[in-house]
Amino acid sequence: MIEGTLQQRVDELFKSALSDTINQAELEHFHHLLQRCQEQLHQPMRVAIVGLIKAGKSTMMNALLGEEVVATGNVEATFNVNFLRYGDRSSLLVHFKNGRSPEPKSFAELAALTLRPDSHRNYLLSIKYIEVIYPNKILESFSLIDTPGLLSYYKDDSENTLQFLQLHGQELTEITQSEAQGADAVLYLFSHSLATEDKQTVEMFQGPAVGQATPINAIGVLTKVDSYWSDPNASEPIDAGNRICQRLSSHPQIRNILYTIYPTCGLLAFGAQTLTKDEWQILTRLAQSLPEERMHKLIKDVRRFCDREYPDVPIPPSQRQELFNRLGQYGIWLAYTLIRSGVNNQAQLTDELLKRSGIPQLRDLILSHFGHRSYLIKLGKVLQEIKVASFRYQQNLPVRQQKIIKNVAGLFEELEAQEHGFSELRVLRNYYDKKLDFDENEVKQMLEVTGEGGTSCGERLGLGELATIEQMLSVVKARIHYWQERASDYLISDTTSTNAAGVLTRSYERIFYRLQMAKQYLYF
Ligand SMILES: Nc1nc2c(ncn2[C@@H]2O[C@H](COP(=O)(O)OP(=O)(O)OP(=O)(O)O)[C@@H](O)[C@H]2O)c(=O)[nH]1
Ligand SMILES: [Mg+2]
Repeated sequence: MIEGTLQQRVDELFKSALSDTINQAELEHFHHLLQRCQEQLHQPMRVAIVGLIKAGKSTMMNALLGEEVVATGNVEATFNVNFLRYGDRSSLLVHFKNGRSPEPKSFAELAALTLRPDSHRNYLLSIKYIEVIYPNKILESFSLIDTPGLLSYYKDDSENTLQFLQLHGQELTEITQSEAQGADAVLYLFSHSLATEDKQTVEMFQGPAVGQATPINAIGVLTKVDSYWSDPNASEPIDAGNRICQRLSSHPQIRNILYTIYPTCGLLAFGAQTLTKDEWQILTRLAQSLPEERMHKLIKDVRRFCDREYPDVPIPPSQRQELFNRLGQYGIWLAYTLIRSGVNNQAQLTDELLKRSGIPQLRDLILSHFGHRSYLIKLGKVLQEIKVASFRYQQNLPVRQQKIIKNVAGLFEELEAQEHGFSELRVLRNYYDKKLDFDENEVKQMLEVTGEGGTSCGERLGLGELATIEQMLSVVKARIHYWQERASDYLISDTTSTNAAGVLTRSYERIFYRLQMAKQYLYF
């Protein structure tokens, strides 16, 4: 495996760098940094969820996990960074800003530590981040970081919240920015009402908040798309969301920093996955007792649906209000129509609602775009960190130690220059910057061979995992031939595209070499 051999080379490099820097007081910090970097490479990728206050970040986090782990709210805001990582048993570890040793807490205390009550504010302010260890399958693939909202004032903010933001908003924004920069990949969440001008959203993406986002490591997520629903005859809200996303993606300022923008209904996905039996029964009773026209009239007006008693509606207002909080207007309407059109059990309803929320597609996108390249993305981040640190630590050191750091940094730089995966990432970057003149089929092959659909030879060739060696050899030979010609197409194509074609030829040659080795191993 390409990744496997790269990992082995990287591990070897760390081993020698760590032994060169061990037991030397002057190099202690650099040694620890190397240790931390090496550990990081063996951890799942860290994906941060970032966005303005109340963009729906915590709800999205729970929707991705399929259960309620972090607290959400209309008034209270996420106060501290929550770093969720996989563990067999749920627990918390509170990390402090002043270097005080981390404090274990029970999982039940998370909400109190996350939200923004007045009572223990000083304690909350002393927290750097909360490590949440939790047994959820998705955390085996990547760790998720829920961040406080970037500074903005929300129309429903209480006086208390506004005061808080004046005092601490800037600090929270800075924490979130540094968290986004520390993560391997970032989801940028934002909402955009149908009345919002695109210009406003585009401007938001120009601020320092987006830091070092590139289409390789950042995806935009349009949230609360269910709020576009109004009329049963209009198109599905996710289609309206898609149109907005496409429009926004066509702005060069956005194209340069985000891989894509994806529409989602986080609340609906979360509600669907955590639907209770009581809620299923309430929805069924509504579907059985109210004709469509009546139900639509009722749900169209939130106050009417949540507050008033009606003789023909068998569910009391308090329960309707709770249902509204859990699924939103569109979610309730969708569940109602699904049940009326034949969905007759709770599991099926969950499935159907989830499908229309955009969340399973977002999960897949995260896995294919970030997941299959996760080692390379993490390595890129780590190499950058080592480069910056080696420059900083070299200052004011005796010549001998300076030399050791220079030597270690040099070896890591050499690795970066030689590693073919980084050349592939540069090709992708050029593609996202619209610098390549590849046609549709060439783009498809480029995405495949660089690992968008998986990193096995078959997947890189677009043949899936089950292809035989002979099938793969035949395809790879044709591809090498094609891309070699493409790389020497100087008359028609520009240098960036021909160079990219050269990199892709090399990608196919490497697959060819691996297949030859596999064949020899099988037959001799
Ligand atoms: N209609 C609708 N409401 C949503 C959706 N996602 C979140 N909300 C609501 O928006 C409010 C804020 O949601 P949170 O998930 O707490 O937002 P957040 O970005 O984490 O907020 P902060 O941590 O305060 O910055 C809550 O009342 C949610 O119920 C959605 O997809 N649709
Ligand atoms: Mg939050």
